[in-house]
Amino acid sequence: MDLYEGIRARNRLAAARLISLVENDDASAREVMRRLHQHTGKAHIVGITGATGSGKSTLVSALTKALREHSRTVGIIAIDPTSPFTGGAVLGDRIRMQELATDPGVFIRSMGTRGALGGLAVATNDAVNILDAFGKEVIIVETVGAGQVEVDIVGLAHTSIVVTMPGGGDEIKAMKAGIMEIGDIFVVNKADREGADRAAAEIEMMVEIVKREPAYIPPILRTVATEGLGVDGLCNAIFSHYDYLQEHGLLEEKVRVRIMGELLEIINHRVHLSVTDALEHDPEMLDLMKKLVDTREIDPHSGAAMVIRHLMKRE
Ligand SMILES: Nc1nc2c(ncn2[C@@H]2O[C@H](COP(=O)(O)OP(=O)(O)OP(=O)(O)O)[C@@H](O)[C@H]2O)c(=O)[nH]1
Ligand SMILES: [Mg+2]
Repeated sequence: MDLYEGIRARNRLAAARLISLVENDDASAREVMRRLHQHTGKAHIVGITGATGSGKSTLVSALTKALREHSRTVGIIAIDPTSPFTGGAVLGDRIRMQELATDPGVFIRSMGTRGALGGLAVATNDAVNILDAFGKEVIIVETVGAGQVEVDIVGLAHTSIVVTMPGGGDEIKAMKAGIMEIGDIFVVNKADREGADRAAAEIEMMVEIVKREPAYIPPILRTVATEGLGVDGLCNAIFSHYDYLQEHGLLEEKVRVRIMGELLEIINHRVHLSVTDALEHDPEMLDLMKKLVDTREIDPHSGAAMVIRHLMKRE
């Protein structure tokens, strides 16, 4: 099957295959990605991050149902921090999302952090682009916060949603620095539990400290994802944020940041591979390693500079 044609024809198997190829860092995927690029840039990319067990996946399912009611097609990429083989959470997510998976307007893919040979960030960006070229209008990327995975949701999404739950305030505070700055929408899920008011007040305090773009105050919403309560409000907040970005000319900047991020991730990954390869196989580099390790004639800083010069000459 020609994967490019398949994806343009909205063949789900083609999308699934291409995502597997990018996960495996398969060189043949790059040619397809090159051709698909001109068809990307249309989707609204929504990132959902937050405390473990706060109900992100449940919320993604409920949100997807709401988006479908608004006639939007949806792509879901769930980044699972556990191994693709041992992760019980993946199984739970799968069962929960099975209902959605039978809807032709929804495409779901879970990416294991240990599965992606090409670097998870690169594979995730590629998967987003594949679903974008496929024609999905809203692409949701679920990832855990707390720095457990390397994927930086801010660089990836146009709209970033931070999910917490009653009693989860400490975890929010402990999350990667800047989580309050990145949230475009805050959700206190499990609002059926005691302490939702307090959780919302805590977020409000933290949000206030952060200086914002003009005319945008990130909403703090309450949901009960298991019941679908408050989810339509979340859906509307997502649309409103996109309108806000467009009206204030901020979307272009988001797009620029995202592509820049993609570029850097790809460069990092490629440089990493080529340096590792050179240090293990290139005779000149093997000699350099000896001087670093055995005789200690060269220190790591000078060594790194020499490796970079050597690779630049070679490229
Ligand atoms: N009471 C209550 N439970 C909820 C709500 N939303 C989700 N849950 C439950 O919380 C548990 C965790 O939900 P998930 O959706 O797997 O949470 P998650 O944030 O995706 O979890 P990880 O991906 O493992 O970080 C499940 O047992 C859900 O049924 C809610 O609004 N209220
Ligand atoms: Mg989850």
